[in-house]
Amino acid sequence: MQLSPRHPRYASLRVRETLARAHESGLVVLEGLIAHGRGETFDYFLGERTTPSARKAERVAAEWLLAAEHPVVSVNGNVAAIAAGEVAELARAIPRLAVEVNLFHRTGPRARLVEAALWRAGVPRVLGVRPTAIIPGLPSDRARVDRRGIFVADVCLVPLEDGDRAEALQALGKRVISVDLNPLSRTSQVADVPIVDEVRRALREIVRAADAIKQSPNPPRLVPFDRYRALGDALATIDRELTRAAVRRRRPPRLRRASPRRPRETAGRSRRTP
Ligand code: PTJ
Repeated sequence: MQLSPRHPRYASLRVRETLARAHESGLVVLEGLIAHGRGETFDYFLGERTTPSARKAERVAAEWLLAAEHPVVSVNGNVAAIAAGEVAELARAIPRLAVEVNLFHRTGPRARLVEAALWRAGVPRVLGVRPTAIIPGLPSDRARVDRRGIFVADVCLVPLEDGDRAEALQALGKRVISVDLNPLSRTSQVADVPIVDEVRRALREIVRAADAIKQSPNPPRLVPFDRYRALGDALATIDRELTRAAVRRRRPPRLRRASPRRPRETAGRSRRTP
């Protein structure tokens, strides 16, 4: 399809096109397209921008990843399709970060497609293509991990994750940072640091924050984070955005003054357009 850069939704259409192509190649599953649609809806509700509260969570995420002994980012089909470049930048900014393929709908060829997308983007070492360990108590293929990556990680960054695995990781004593546009998803609800933001914006902001923290004289720490407040902020933003949109719609349209004014034929008729 030919997309015009002048289209008002050009950026969003390009991402959809990228995902559709990635689905054709086998990188993204059909369920990934559904997940993207859900994410887009929440992004609309959040105003399609990083909120101040999400930025705060992203700064804390940067600090946690820098402070961790074994930080890891988990990469699935959707993330590889739309944010491989951002993952590569993150691996540059967080020197100890392991990058691991982890798929809900796992097949060998899909794991290799994710690996290839990350290599192309500049990630030098990709774990998880041939899993070597199992996370106990998790029925899905997400349990299959790398002994050198998620298995030993102390801080896990899990964009577009499912709630079951976030909980299973926490049960092993790991700290979980999620990226999910839906503040009501189970993943957002259980994560230690729920980042309610679009994955590419979130990763870019974490990179910016990590670069700034590395310049500062204070060493990074596992600073406390109020996740309930972060989730409440996201819901309040959605509430505000929807209320504002509803008020805009209720306001009567501005009437252009016709000159000369003619007397109205029907007295008391509403000015509102049908
Ligand atoms: O590649 P696989 O096999 O590992 O499968 C990946 C998907 C995404 C299909 C799988 O993880 C899945 O089914 O995820 P869910 O349970 O649908 O959750 C995805 C969450 O990500 C939803 O809550 C969406 O709102 C959110 N989301 C979708 N796109 C984005 C997003 N959040 C941030 N940025 C996005 N671009």
